Amino acid sequence: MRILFVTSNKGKVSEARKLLADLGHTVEQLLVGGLAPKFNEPKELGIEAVANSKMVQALNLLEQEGIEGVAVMVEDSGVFLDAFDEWPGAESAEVEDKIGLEGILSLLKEDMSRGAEYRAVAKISDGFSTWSAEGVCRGKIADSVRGSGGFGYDPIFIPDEGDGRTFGEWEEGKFTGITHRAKAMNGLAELLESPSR
Ligand code: ITT
Repeated sequence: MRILFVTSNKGKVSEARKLLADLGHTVEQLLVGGLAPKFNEPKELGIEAVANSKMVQALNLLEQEGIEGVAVMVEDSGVFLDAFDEWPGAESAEVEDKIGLEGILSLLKEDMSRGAEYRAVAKISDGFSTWSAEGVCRGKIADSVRGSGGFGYDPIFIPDEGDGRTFGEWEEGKFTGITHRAKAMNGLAELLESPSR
């Protein structure tokens, strides 16, 4: 299946591409006039609502642009720190821009939980039906920024299913099926293949 991925984040595109290529799908970033379209994201409502909103806007855009015969995929994700209530969640990118990874580390005092999880909601539509899947990757926040691989919070996120390194230290890339995005996209791929779809 040819999938247009609606995102401005190249890290997400390369992860989705590697993951879905193995399942026989091609993934391209949706670009209009060479640019990733900017959509309104109701971040205060959480990642599921943001993903729904991106899908509605993306389908409208494809119709306007006369793009047909492709599947469209959206994804919204974020990191959720156990020490705070559902935060930064859908606001992860903005919080990182504002205070940086060092700023996040300085918020976590010694007696606070370092548990955290990445969550992703991914949706795919063929223009008639939409399928949705979620993925969670549990881990903990490191004591310091380590490694420069990946993107976003990866240099401070140590996945529970890993070997103690932050995702930023995974030089070989973090595409082993343990990420929230991989789990959500594998979920989508299963739904697409299910005979009842
Ligand atoms: P699009 O909305 O255009 O897809 P974005 O980067 O703004 O791109 P989100 O709104 O979904 O994406 O924000 C996700 C943020 O959550 C991302 O920018 C990171 O700060 C964090 N995040 C999500 N998944 C991550 C991952 O796999 N590794 C590191 N940080 C991640």
